[in-house]
Amino acid sequence: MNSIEQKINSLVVDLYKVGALKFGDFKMKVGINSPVYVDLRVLVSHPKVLENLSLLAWECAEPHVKGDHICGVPYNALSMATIISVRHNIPMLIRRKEAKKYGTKKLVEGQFKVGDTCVIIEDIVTSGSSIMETVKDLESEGLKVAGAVIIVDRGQGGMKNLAENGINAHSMLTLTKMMQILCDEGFIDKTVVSAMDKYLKESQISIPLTLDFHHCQVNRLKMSYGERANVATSPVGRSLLQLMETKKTNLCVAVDVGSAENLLSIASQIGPYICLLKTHADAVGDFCEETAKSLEKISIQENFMIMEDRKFSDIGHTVALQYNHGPLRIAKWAHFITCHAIAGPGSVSALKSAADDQPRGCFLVAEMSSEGNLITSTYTKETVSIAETHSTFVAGLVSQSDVTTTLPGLIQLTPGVRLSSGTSDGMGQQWVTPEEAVLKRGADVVVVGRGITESQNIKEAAKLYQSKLWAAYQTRVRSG
Ligand code: 5IU
Repeated sequence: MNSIEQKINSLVVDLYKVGALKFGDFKMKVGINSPVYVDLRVLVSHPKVLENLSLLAWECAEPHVKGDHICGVPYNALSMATIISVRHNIPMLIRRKEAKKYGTKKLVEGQFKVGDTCVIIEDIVTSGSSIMETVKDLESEGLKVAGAVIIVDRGQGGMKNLAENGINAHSMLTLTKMMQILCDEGFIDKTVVSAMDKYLKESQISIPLTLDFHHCQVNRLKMSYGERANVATSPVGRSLLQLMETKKTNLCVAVDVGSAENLLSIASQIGPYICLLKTHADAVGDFCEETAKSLEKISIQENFMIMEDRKFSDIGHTVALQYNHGPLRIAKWAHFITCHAIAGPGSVSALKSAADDQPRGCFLVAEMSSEGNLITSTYTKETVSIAETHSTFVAGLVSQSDVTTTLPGLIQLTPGVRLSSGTSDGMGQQWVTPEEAVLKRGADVVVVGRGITESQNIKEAAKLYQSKLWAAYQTRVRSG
């Protein structure tokens, strides 16, 4: 064993001892449970291990990747990049997760010239999408990406995806190698190693070959929901796409009713046919904690997710309070919320923080269905851009048309759909048919409200809309 291998061996044992590797049954983003969870965030509490790990990863990769600067993928790899920068005297760059709307408006902080090269540092690679987001930002500032130094490759296809996107990526460790070292050193049992192998075989993630992050050529409209689940960057967005694929439904019902009893009764009736139930909890006169709990119970039994169509629109500090602390305690029970982008990216970040690491996501309102609404095409474009830069929390967009986005994992939610589409509610709502929504307007999830809730037989109506919407989706994916 050479000295680098020895250092790697003892590093893996140290990682195990400080609790950076957890064993059990962990629900992962890909929807399959993993027997091992790597959490390098704990290393900030163990500076010596953090330092060894950072310097060793650099030592392994340095002969292959050289650059004028280094840049850690925010936030976890920032500490690692800082250690490498200081010890090797390589200037660092910091990529902002969202562009500043004031001052210098830079996406990347630090001094550099157009054409300078930069090496990206990342702690763990699963699909490779976080690195690709960083590449996109660095390149948009005129930097050239010389390569990526990765601490742990989970072995789920991320390295291949990066290579296919032209990234010269080097990882110090794979999960399989870590398990092997711990098994050889007697810390874990062989059964864990084989459970890990099985998990890895079942959970490969591939970013489609044609996906060019700079000029996206992927047409999400031709991809299946399952394929898009693999490239979704929001964990709950991914869960919704997986649910749609397996349950064969793209129907969301807007249950706009005044009483909790009515809400829960409709939820039970439509449950088998929907992927998502949309609420306006502030319109339900007696909505309380019990209502939320009962709704959650039905959603688990019937396998659907919940969206509170709150359309948050205030400044970050306020929306965070409304989301997590208001009387409705929305963050506790709604997987998704809707939000206007009117107040800027700060409110999206604030909502994300207020979600407090619970699996939560948001849909930004890019367009509205109501007649005479004030949204302009520039506003829509800016909204899409905020969605893209916050795509770990923003699961999709509410829109009436196929708004162009470079991320095929984002979901288009389209309200204003009814079979009797020519009718009017006299209050500005404009309805289109299920087929028009899916085939002409690009809807992924279609919201039907009164078309179902006001029908004589709610269950049958939900069934009918589900079958029409699913057939339209199948036609869309198969055609062309
Ligand atoms: N909704 C719209 N249009 C929009 C947005 C939300 O109709 O542009 I943003 C909501 C309002 C209601 C549901 O909860 O979607 C549509 O219900 P009906 O199908 O009953 O109109």
